[in-house]
Amino acid sequence: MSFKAGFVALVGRPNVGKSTLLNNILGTKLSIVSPKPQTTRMRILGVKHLPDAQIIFLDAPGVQKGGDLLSKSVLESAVASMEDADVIVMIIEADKGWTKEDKEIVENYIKKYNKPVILAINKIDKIQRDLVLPLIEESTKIYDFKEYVPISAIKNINIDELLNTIKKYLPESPPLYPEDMITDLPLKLWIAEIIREKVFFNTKQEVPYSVAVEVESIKEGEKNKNLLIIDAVIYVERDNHKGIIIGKKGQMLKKIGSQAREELEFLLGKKVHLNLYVKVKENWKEDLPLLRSLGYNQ
Ligand code: GDP
Ligand code: MG
Ligand code: K
Repeated sequence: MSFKAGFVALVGRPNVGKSTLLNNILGTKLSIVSPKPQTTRMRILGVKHLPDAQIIFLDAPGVQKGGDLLSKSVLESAVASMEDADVIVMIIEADKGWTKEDKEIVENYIKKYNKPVILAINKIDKIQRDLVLPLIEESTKIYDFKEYVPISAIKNINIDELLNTIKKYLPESPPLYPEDMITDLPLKLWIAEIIREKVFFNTKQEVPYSVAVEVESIKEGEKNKNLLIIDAVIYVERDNHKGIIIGKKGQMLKKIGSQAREELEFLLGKKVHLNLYVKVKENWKEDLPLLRSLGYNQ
């Protein structure tokens, strides 16, 4: 039996479930998941190792246009992941059907690449079974997708079927990455993403979008090798956001910090001391050196 390996871009508007799907497939928390759109800001590589194939996923940030440098670099990385891909998996939401934004993605991106495109219809746990077929029929009129796979990323329905379908379109190739590698995301960025996720879950309106997290240092405990001491800065755009993140008597920052610490301890299998600082940096979204160190722009 021959081995296959190749790159897959996950494409879809914000909130269709790209990160949830990737985490489910890889069996680890990699890309941050939250109920708000635009949580994913960078391109994340995840490698799925199968006995007869290696599938390398590019979690493209939700395709969305915007004026600032951050929005531009997010869009660029989404386009780059489609250019690098052997197969594109476009995701839509079963319960929402084809939205205007979904159709724009087909028009502006999908049609530009002469690549096999698989349509994954996610969140089928939210709709009645007999509504799936009509949705597939409608989809055939929108684009000539190679395959249509109804899934639920959250309930783990049909995920193996999706992997097998992707495999069909990958080139024959030896493995491209070592077997123990799941991501090329540097540890500092990965930790920053987990902290940012906790900010997202605990804040409202424009505050979560005003936030960037930079991990400044990760040190091992001097006496205890099983301890990690992590210093991180939460950047916000405005003074009043700083107040919200710190909260009354520091309660909010404490909550964010302990949620992040618990998760980091679980994922890293080590004890963690997490020191969080909040700083105001009005135009961090236009600060190229800072964006680079946050991993948003290569
Ligand atoms: P992304 O912006 O495309 O990466 O979307 P996320 O993975 O962050 O998911 C957005 C929201 O949809 C989160 O609240 C997820 O829990 C939810 N979600 C994702 N997949 C499913 C699914 O299969 N079923 C249901 N009911 N919810 C889902
Ligand atoms: Mg995402
Ligand atoms: K999201």
